[in-house]
Amino acid sequence: MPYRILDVESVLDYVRGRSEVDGSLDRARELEATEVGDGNLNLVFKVRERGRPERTVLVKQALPHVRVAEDWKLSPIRGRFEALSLEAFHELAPGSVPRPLWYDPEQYTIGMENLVGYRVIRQPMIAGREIAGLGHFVGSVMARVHFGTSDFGLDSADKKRALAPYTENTELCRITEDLILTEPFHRDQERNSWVPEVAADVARLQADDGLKREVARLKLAFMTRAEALLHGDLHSGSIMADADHIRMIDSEFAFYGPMGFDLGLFVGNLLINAAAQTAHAPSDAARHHYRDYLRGEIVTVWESYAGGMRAAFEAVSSPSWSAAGFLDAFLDQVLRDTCGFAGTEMIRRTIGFAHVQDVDAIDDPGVRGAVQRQVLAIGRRLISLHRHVTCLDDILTAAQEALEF
Ligand code: SR1
Ligand code: MG
Repeated sequence: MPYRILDVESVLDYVRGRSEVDGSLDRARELEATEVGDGNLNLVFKVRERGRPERTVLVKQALPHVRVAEDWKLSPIRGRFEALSLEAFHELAPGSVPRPLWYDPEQYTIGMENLVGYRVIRQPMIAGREIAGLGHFVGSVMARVHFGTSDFGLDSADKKRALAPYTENTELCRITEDLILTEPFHRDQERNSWVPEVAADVARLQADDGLKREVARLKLAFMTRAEALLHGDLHSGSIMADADHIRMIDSEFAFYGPMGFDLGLFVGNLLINAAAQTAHAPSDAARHHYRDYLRGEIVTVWESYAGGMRAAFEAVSSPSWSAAGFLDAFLDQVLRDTCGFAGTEMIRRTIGFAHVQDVDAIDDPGVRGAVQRQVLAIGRRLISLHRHVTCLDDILTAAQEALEF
């Protein structure tokens, strides 16, 4: 059947035609659907049996354009990379993602488990809710996925074969290269936007040639260092949690790149949240408490990641990878990348395309401007520093210089 964009009616017939849903819901019963997509790219339908909301599946369809900008054309083939990476995460870190059910290359849909009772964590975190186990979850899952898809965990030929399909994810890689690693650092880019309160800071940032050189290094690393399968968009809008569990979602930006990119995006978003607590926390004590929590999660994500990599390396037999000091040096490189990419993410979410609610939802323009200036300052510092960090404390100290953190 030719590709057609689904809606809350047509998705019901579509699901009735998919045997993969058996076990999740009964296709013979009355079904209902809601569209719940709140990201920038895709349609997302929850389909359930009427009156039995726990009998449900989730259908995600890639559109031929950016969902939030219809004149920005984009091939729906990106659904394939999300489907492939969903399978990879499911296999390497079971329980870390919704259970995949199907990929349909004609309708560019992915069917998957609907995470009943889960919420995207960005809004709860803006409201100061602690997500128990967040740092450990992200660090340990990414260590498994990165190790298991890298030259450390795979035979040389298998790694090259595993990487090959993702080289086609060109459009979404270019979005990252443009939106995160180019446009915010240069003048006259039409997709950038900022409020007048930070105009002077932006002018200084975009005139900083040293900063631009560091960003160019990070961009080249992103484009050329195919170390492992990345989630590719690991911000707090790509993580869901219920009271007891956490899952990653939305890996359509998946491709092979530098491992520190995923950790950097995650850390950058926690630091944006920490800055925004100036506005959101109900009291000084609550703000201090939540920033302590965030700092702890940054420590834990790194410790869990490094610990996971070290544990996985115990099974490595290659004389190259088990050379004395090699893993330590490699993890140092991942930490440096984490620092640099965290900085670029902080800056792009403030003055590039696709801002975040943590900051944009601050009503008072004076407070919002002050928070944005802090985010920009930390971002610049992390980028400038990234090739020189030797331990996580270097990153935390840089953030602390701008925040009471
Ligand atoms: C046009 S896509 C804009 C942003 O949304 C996604 O979540 C990625 O972060 C991307 O950079
Ligand atoms: Mg997304």
